[in-house]
Amino acid sequence: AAGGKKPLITCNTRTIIWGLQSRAVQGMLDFDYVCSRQTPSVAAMIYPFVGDHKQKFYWGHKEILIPVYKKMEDAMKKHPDADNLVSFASLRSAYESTMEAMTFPQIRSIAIIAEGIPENLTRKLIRNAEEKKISIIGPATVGGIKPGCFKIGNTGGMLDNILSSRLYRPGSVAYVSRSGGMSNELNNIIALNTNGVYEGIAIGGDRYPGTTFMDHIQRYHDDPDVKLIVVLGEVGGTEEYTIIEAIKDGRLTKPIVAWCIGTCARMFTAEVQFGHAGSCANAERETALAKNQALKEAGAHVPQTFDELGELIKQVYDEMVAKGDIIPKEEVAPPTVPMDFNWARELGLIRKPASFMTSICDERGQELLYAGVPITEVFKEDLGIGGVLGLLWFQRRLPPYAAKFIEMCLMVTADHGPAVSGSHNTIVCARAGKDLVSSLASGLLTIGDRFGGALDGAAKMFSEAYDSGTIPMEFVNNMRKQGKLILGIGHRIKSINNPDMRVVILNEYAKSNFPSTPLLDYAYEVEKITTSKKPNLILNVDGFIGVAMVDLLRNSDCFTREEAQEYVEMGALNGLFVLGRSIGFIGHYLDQKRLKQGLYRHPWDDISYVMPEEYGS
Ligand code: Q5B
Repeated sequence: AAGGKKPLITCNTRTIIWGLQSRAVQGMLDFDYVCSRQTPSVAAMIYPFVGDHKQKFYWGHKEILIPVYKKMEDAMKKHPDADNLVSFASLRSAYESTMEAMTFPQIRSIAIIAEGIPENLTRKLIRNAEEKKISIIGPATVGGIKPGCFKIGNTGGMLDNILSSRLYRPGSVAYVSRSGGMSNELNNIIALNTNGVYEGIAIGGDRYPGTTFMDHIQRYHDDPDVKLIVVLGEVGGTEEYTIIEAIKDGRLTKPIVAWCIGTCARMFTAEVQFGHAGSCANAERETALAKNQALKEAGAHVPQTFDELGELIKQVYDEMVAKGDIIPKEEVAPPTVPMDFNWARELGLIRKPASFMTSICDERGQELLYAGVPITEVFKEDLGIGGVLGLLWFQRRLPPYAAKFIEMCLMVTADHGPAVSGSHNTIVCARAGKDLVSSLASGLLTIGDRFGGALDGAAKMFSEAYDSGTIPMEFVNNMRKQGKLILGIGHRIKSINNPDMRVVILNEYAKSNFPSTPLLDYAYEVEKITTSKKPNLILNVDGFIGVAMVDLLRNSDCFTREEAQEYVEMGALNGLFVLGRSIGFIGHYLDQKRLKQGLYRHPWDDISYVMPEEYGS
């Protein structure tokens, strides 16, 4: 296995990635770039859950596209130069997808990252791989790395780690370990104490690894560029004894520094299952202590403790340099890979003015926040629609009476029949076959000074008059002199004799719950004057809500006077009608669809056709 004596991975190895692992792929491409590879090591990706498409990645400063295929067959056919597969398939799909990959003769090696594949399936995979002379790295591994050439998936960590461990160019030390995490530790130890890593493979922590320690050590032994071999074994299994035998019978002659982790197991009274599935000693010879002792007796360099591993590697390496067995090469600086923007920001290296600002809602954390209040609290405290509106529109918790008043406004404005401008538009639009959003928007677009959008205007007019000490009669006269309609006054069908119960309900509530209602009282004085002229010139629903909301904003102790004014200037109050009436417009849209109403055409007899005189008959 392990590709026989041929190198498992080379500087020309191209891979196909199973799974949409964009971060891992970008990491591999950054590694390629820093190694000065001419072609990206990732040829394609396979993802059976979406159709064929391309994904964008960085190649140094440039952007490149990597194809993603739905079918493995297509990926293999289009990329015959890819001889490796890195499988990020889950433990459920890894078996099938690996079996499928092994049907393609171009594949020579497969890295399986998934943990937890059932052992019987792993054994079938291994048997199949052996028959087809395919090397499997894993399962349950981060993979491996060949500095200057190729890195499997996330091996070696992020770019700063690759650079600090000088993995962008080969050294003379090759290692094999079980653990992916510990292989990163080895990258660091070897970089600190020698001229660096030549190749490193983590065979994975399962009881049945696809390739064994010895498979890789044999390759390293056969490769003249590998001068020193490091083995990081662990408690459990008997893998290390094959190395011991090979040292003893002279098959392995290169210096080997070895350590088996898990020596602390002796401190426990019973056998301990460590993190990996295979890391449990079932017999005395499977303990880390016994293996370390046997390795030492066979002639491997074995430190006293793991802490001394680096020193021992350095000692052996220095001796080899002194003897001329290793000739360190001059260091050449790697090309600079631009740092990923998000990573640079996470490290606090850069700052950028945001294009967007928001102060009402934050969805980034574990829990959605409305103006800083977690959504669970919104429900725990039963804040209701009024409370949520208070948070999202006014950035604060409103007192319960205010939240209730807002909810009442939404309820009374929810609809006023099919005849009003907005509903009419919604209905005509729905009957023209348009969708919900278009029909709703069509209705909403009618809201303005005349229909449903007089709340802020009324709030402004009445409060300016009141604040300037203008008496109601003077206010009405001034408006008439200026030829202006008083916003919030007048209704097409409601009048002093046919009162608008919506206004009556809201007024009763405001009078009994608001701290004070000076502007409302003023508006009713104005109404007395206008209705004395014409009975329909009542304080209408827009006017009432506009004026009452000013009283609420000004007297609830929740807003400063300036804030209260600002919300009126911004047009916040019209929002109440817009929001409330959206309920009704949606209702009308659904109603028309339900009633299967056809295209509306206005009857001719309801249109007065008045042509310009010179064209008349
Ligand atoms: N006059 C609402 O007009 C209406 C006067 C006025 C002084 C006034 C009109 C108006 C201001 C805007 C306003 C919101 C167009 C209304 C709403 C939601 C709704 C709708 C629904 C729903 C009604 C007759 C005489 C004239 C006018 C004088 C009229 N309004 N004087 N200030 N505000 N109001 N909009 O009945 O001497 O004869 O020439 O624009 O607040 O939209 O249900 O329908 O829930 O859907 O057609 O409730 O008042 O009266 O225009 O024929 O005028 O009254 O100057 O005097 P009308 P007009 P003169 S609530």
